[in-house]
Amino acid sequence: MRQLRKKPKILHSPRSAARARAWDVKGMSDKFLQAIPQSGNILLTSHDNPDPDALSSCLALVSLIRQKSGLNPHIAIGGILGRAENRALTLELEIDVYPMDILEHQHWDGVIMVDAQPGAGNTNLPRHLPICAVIDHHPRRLELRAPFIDVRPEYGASSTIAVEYLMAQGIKWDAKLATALFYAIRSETQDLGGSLCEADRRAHFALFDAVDWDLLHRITKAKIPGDYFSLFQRGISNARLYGNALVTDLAEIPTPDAVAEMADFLLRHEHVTSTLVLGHYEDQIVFSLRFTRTDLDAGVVASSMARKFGTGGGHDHAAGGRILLTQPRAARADLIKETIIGRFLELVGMNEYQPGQTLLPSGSLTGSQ
Ligand SMILES: [Mn+2]
Repeated sequence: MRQLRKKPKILHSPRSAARARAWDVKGMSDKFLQAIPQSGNILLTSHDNPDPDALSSCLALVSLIRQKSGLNPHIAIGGILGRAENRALTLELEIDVYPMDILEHQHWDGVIMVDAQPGAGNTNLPRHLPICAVIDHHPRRLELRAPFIDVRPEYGASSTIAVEYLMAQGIKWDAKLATALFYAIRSETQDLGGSLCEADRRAHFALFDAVDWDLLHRITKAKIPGDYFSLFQRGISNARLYGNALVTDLAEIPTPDAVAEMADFLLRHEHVTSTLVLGHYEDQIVFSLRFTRTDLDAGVVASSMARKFGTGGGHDHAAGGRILLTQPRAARADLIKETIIGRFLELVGMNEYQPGQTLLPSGSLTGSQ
């Protein structure tokens, strides 16, 4: 049995205080349009390994800028598109997403960051980019500076802010854009059941009549590759239960967002209120946290877990982090992983724990029980 020295700190959610705030949507969207250069090359970008909220909010703002300013902005995002649903979304909507490294030597007159903030751990922006606007729903970073900032942490999705801008500026969405935004809000708020506010519900219903349901079905029920199932098998067979906390290590993963998908899936366990899923992607350890408990903020926990090694952060219910395994750290990857897991268990209150129970009875995966 391992005894941790310190008592776990209680990390309260910064959102626990009600923060109902009425936003002047028309005023904000006017200021946003004014903050964008009126000519030249405009780039929209988001966090690495984009999710539907990142992609759809970029897409909505492209449409807004095109129609209001006559410019034709590009979207460039780092990392890769992992989840089958996200690939289906970009293919079905024919979204041109450029990889960041191709565009970093291009001249940009204005860069808009959506669903992320410059300097956050889930981004890797070249330094010289001229950021003109930041639109996001993650907690505002203290050091955030930009000519235009619209950060609303109480919102469930950045796509909701984008929908409000479109409505305030009288821009009509077509079926594809409506479907993308609808899917983004649903997936980001766990079908309107996770963290969200009234604005998310309003945006969701504003889009409803324009949704292409066949298209939505093709995205949400996208075919998945065969190795996805072995990943699930590994996630389940490596899973350990520590009270209400569940931890699993996926080892090598084909795409970094595999940890998020597994963390979502395992959180469905009837006795589990927090999940931690780790994996190795190229030269990084990545991890994902999911909470149904509301007394702790997953973003704060993720950032404490990654301290000194890498970066972590996110929302109150969902967060993640990554640690670059540069030399000499690469040789200590297992030790670092163990430390991260130890910190997690301490922070979620498992300050004294057994090695952890397996999720499945031994032998059940081979049918030999
Ligand atoms: Mn988001």
